[in-house]
Amino acid sequence: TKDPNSAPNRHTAVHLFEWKWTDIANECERFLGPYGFSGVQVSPPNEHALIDGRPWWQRYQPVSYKLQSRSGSEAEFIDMVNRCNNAGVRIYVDAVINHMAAGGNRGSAGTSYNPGAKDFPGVPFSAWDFGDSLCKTGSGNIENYNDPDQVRNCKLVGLPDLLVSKDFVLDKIVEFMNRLINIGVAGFRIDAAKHMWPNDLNKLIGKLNNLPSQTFGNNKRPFIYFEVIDLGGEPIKNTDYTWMGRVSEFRYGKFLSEVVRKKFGQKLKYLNNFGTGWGMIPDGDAQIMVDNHDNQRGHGAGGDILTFFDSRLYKIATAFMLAWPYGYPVIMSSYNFNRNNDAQGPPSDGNGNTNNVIINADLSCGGGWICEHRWRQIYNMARFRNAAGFQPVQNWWDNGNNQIAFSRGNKAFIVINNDDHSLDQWLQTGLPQGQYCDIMSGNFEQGRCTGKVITVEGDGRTKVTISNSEEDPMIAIHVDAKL
Ligand code: ARE
Ligand code: CA
Repeated sequence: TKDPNSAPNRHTAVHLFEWKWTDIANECERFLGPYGFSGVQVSPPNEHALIDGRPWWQRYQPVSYKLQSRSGSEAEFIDMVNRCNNAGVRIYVDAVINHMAAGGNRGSAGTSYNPGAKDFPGVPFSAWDFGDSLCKTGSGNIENYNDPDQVRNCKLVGLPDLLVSKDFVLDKIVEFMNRLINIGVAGFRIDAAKHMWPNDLNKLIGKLNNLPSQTFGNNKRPFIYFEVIDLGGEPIKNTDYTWMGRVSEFRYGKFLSEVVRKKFGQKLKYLNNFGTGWGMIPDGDAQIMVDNHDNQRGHGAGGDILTFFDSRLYKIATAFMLAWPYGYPVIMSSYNFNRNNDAQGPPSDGNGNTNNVIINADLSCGGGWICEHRWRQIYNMARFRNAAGFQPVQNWWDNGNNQIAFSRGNKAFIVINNDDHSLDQWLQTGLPQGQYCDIMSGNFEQGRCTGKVITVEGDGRTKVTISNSEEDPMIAIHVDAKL
């Protein structure tokens, strides 16, 4: 389904990239649940290759479907899913099902395998389960993205390509995904979906179980979002997949980053029809993000994508994304890395054991964990999105350039100044008269505001002043943070 299966009034998920299950379970209880987040995309939970240097991308090289990975054991995974569901937070699994490992010979669950001979006894898959004979390129790799046959049937960067059309292969994948569903997982990111035939994926989805009714209610289907990078210019389109689930709309983060960076003459005022007005897929078909684990380090779509390295602009882009009613947002939660080493794995003890996430008194993270989702300007916008609910955009205002404002019905209102001069303006907020806490500059805690207080007059207007030199040149208010 395209429905994220969220608990009521939760609209923002977070990708806890490379986090351990024990940490995610704690995070659901101590932060994500209370702060109104809807779900967590977790790193691939199944057995993966162990590659020298322990790069993050070893987890995209499956060895078997045993639930033992760098993030933890099967027991820890089950405990995490239960505790997160109890906290009202859903778990979405990154499902790597297009291929198996190209490197290594012993997996994270201790299974021996031989990638050259395509022997993966932990499943078991053997040479017969891979599609080499279907691939017509000289190298056996995908050489040309303009040829859909090779994109589907050849090896993606040398990774042995599974014959998903074969019953035995499909059934092993279905068995794996149904085990996760029975544990209580609410959905899947389908990794490398561009490299699998839509009809095979449709068959697979048809064989998935309903979600456990005691947690989700009767007849609920798993949420599916496909990773299909479509920036235009290739014959394979994201719309080849939207009939079966959502698709990650990679143009969203690319275009939004370009606008906030003011590249190619872009301006914030052009965002007034962001979404289908910009040629993107329909709202309900899209899963969106500013950046993801690939393009934040130059893999995948790449480009001018904003990341935590450009924190000021990143917060502006994220604030717009969470204020704007389009798509299902997944916030990237990163660990720090050396930009000259795009393979660098998560903070670890040097023996491949991932460190615990450190939580500081001010809610931020330490120990190399960036935790964008714990930045005040970001977690408060997740609450803004919940307060805005399904209200439409109203009261759009712009200065013809990079100063914009809009409300979400009569529930929430945001102003952004990305110009090189200050904003000084009476604006219509759409909100009821009263005093509101600006959730960019502070928090609304126990009925008090630690940031700026914004007064909305009886006619719904307020006087807004935002200097362009502010760290966060934005004001955001909503009815759940009214004084
Ligand atoms: C690693 C090494 C390779 C080596 C390979 C096999 O880096 O040098 O050949 O292992 O030994 C991730 C990493 C890869 C890594 C892989 C396996 O990014 O570097 O390879 O794990 O360990 C295409 C796909 C898209 C894919 C991106 C990265 O269409 O599906 O490439 N994204 C997903 C994940 C990745 C993951 C994989 C898939 C594989 O999000 O994290 O790879 O499971 C245009 C096209 C895009 C294309 C893009 C880049 O934009 O339109 O379709 O994306 O170029 O080629
Ligand atoms: Ca394939």
